[in-house]
Amino acid sequence: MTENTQTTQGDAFENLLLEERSFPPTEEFAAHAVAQPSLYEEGKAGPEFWAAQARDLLTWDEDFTQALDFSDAPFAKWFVGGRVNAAYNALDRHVEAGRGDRVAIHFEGEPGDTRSYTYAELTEEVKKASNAFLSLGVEKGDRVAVYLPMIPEAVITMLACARIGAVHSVVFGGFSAEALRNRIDDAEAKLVVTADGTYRRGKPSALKPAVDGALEREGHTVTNVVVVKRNGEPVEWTEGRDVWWSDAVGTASAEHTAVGHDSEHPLFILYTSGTTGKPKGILHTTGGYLTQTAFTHKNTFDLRPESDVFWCTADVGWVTGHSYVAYAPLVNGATQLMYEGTPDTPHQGRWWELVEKYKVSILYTAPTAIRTFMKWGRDIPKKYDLSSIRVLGSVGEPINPEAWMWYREMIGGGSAPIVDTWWQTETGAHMIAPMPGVTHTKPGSAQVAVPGISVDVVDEMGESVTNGSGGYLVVREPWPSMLRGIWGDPQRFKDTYWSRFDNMYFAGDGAKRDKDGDIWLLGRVDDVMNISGHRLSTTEIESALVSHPSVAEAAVVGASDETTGEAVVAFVILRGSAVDDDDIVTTLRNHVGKEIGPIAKPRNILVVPELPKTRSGKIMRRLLKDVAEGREVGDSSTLSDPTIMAQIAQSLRK
Ligand code: 6R9
Repeated sequence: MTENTQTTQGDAFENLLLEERSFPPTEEFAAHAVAQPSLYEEGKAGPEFWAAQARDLLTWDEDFTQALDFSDAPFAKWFVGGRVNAAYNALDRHVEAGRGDRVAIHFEGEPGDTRSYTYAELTEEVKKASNAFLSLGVEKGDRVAVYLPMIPEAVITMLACARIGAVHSVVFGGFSAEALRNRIDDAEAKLVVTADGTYRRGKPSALKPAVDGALEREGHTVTNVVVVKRNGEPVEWTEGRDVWWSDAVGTASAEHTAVGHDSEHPLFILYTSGTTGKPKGILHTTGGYLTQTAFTHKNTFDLRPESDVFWCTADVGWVTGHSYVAYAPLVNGATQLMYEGTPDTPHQGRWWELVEKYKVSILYTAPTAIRTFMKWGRDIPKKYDLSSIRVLGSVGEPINPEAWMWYREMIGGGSAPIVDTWWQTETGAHMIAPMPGVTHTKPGSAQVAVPGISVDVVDEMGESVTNGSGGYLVVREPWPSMLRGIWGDPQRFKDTYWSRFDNMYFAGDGAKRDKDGDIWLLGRVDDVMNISGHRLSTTEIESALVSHPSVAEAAVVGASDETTGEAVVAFVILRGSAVDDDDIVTTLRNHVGKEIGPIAKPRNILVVPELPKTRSGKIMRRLLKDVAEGREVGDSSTLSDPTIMAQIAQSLRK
């Protein structure tokens, strides 16, 4: 970044930060907060701070002798010599401590069927699943592919693997047979756990055929497929290979004693849908991962396990569903809600009905969901009693100030603190997040590093930027829940994350520090545009567009332009009441001009019915860029709805 572009990015950033609102914690919240300001000071001790947290939050079978060994950097070992069992920490120890009757999981299926598991019951199920997997020949270190919907068996399977030291590789249920096969092959999985299907928008939706398809071609490593009966639809059956869950797990013994595994024993592999090429199998291990997920779950969400009902809406197929559904809430002994279906089935108030019914007190979701609810209108959440909510979380992408305010007003009763949590599959747990009761929250900013974590914003040369400037987000010191590598590809691990800057982890995100030193995420660095030598963030312009009353959602891309290098092209979804005509385009261009400056006015604003999103809800700007540059649209196979690009093309022809 040259000095010149750095300054212009600074200007653009300041414009985004015309956002001056800041919300101090209420006195009452601060007086009773779980997280104390002193944690920031204590966190400066680095590995020693984490060692204290590891001993406080987990029960170790054998204490560790060294907090961190980074002698083989960038490969880290945390809590060296310690032995710990993840499932014991998530389950048995709560039962032993007399908390066996506390509900661990309230499950609500899409059709409205419900099941609740107490800690004692969940422990028993996991012990049975452990015995079942062992009797199918799964041994410590073997990989198990998990291809399940959002049902309790997904969590039971993950914990059973962890208990016996098998390494789970959860593949999101929306991935194709081919994607599943690639992941099975890469990890050389021995067992697959799946279901006949699930329910989606009120209809049964099949899963087992994708597993059959994945295993059709010879040459794989899978010996058995365990099948949960969920929707009762007919399935094809391969004798000798396929086993019903009810036969394997239902009949297994409920006696199983967990033993501690090495702190660095692999816990799971999770593939990230990389922007190019083969997906990366991100590897996480046991002791460090559990420590940081439990620590952040407790302090970022102000968790009170005895009274809170925690609801993380992420699917277990993504890292958020690993860290903040399967592991941390259970390690912390919390009660959580798990919901199988979509937010609009059978009606658009389903989530709020669930919050009211289960008295959810901590809700953790993604900006894309919040913007969808904004589009559906205020009248829907208003119909429900959401007074149980006391903390709101956001994850997955930058949250526009408009969406942040809506979330706080409409869902948080105008007072619940919002914690915007920045982290990645690779980081395993929150890295940047405010602590409720401590941090003054700002709409749109993830703000400050978690205690004990040293994130920084650096320039092209790896030097820390000053307040008010932007650059690249990095992590300067190893952290407990960091990825330990890419499965089977140590070189790619070094190249992807550790080669851009010396001795720093490069996250791939652009970020900026405001005048107070708070961090604002600006999207992936490949989403930062360069317009006439001015650096502009896609996020910034999207926020400006969404702040206009006619706009429900917006996605911005930089399209190559002869004169300006790149030009801003915006795709917008209008709110129901807005009229799609030439005036609206002029109005919105002027609005952006007013919000950010003439430089940011989109060259084109295209009104579209939908935006292309991945199954995890991230907008696929790459495809929009193809449209904006008049190219044939590239591979859209990872879209949640593959017909969207055709719908967009259709609407642009009108
Ligand atoms: C947890 C998760 C990681 C990427 C990350 C960044 C974006 C996540 C964010 C955020 C701004 C936040 N991201 N949280 N951007 N503010 N609070 O989403 O993991 O699927 O691996 O995605 O998501 O760009 O680099 P993952």
